[in-house]
Amino acid sequence: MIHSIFRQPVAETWRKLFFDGFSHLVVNGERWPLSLKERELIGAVSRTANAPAWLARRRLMRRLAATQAPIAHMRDGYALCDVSGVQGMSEAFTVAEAKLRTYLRYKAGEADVGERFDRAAYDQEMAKADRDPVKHVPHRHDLRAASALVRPFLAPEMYLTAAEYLGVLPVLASVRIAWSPNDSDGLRSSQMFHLDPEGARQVKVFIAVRNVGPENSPLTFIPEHHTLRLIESGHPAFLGRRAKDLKLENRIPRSEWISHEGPPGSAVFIDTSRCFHYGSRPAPQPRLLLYAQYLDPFCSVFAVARRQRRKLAEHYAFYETRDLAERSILGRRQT
Ligand SMILES: O=C(O)CCC(=O)C(=O)O
Ligand SMILES: [Fe+2]
Repeated sequence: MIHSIFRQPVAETWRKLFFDGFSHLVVNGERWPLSLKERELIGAVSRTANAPAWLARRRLMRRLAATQAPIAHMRDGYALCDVSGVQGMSEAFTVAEAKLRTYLRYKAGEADVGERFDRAAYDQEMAKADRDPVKHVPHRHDLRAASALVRPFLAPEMYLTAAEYLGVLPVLASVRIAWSPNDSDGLRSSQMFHLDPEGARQVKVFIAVRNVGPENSPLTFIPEHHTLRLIESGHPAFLGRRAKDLKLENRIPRSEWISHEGPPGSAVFIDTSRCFHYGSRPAPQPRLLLYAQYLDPFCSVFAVARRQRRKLAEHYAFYETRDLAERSILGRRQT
């Protein structure tokens, strides 16, 4: 399908590939999904076209990795580990709990939610995921809280785990307090097995702030080699936007499915572009996680796009960086 890209005006193609991400293209008003292979090809083109910046960024990663170790090694698209000892993690947990309290009071219409903020901005932050199974708990009105949430994801052992897997120092694309009420009817969007659209590879990290067990509808996933085998089979059940449990179960027994469960601090680093996953289904108990997304700036929605990198830098402008690595990861530098 890659040939259809070239039938579009060049500017439009460029925008689609490098600014909006490339999980799909819109050709003559129709949505064309890009296969993982096509996304890999685009990543390779992007890295080649940006070789000097890409190599400089790799060199920086190697320099950082020479003195510090990742907290885990991703194999088969994921790593389960305990991150409770990471510097700043317990402060981030405290912030997550405090902001969740505010959020729940606000949603319940309480007059005094315990803090003051600009309601319009709060509503806007909340609205981003209001209809999704995983809610964004607003925190950006409180810069101290927002900084405390970013900090543990800038700990070398955290970003190096993603860097080792991606082969380049990533950018921190998002950090969230992820609240799943698990009270929906039926299954929609991320409650069904799916692959995320950003690039051919990415790393998301999910961290339990409170205990996660089967009653909290944990993130559940299929390791990479199984997922790739399903896709490569070419069966239409696995090429659409969502896949049914039953279709997967027929090919991959449930004993091979992995759930992210455990006490506070239990984490999973996972490539959600290459491992089928779902979570936050209707369940007896809600779920509270910290979540962050690391992206390869040369093989993702960010690609070569200076505009996107600047947007990222602006998004985290409140954060006081301490070194070159942090500035690179927050998009303040190309390399
Ligand atoms: O609710 C979940 O655990 C799934 C979330 C998800 O699909 C994602 O963050 O990409
Ligand atoms: Fe997802």
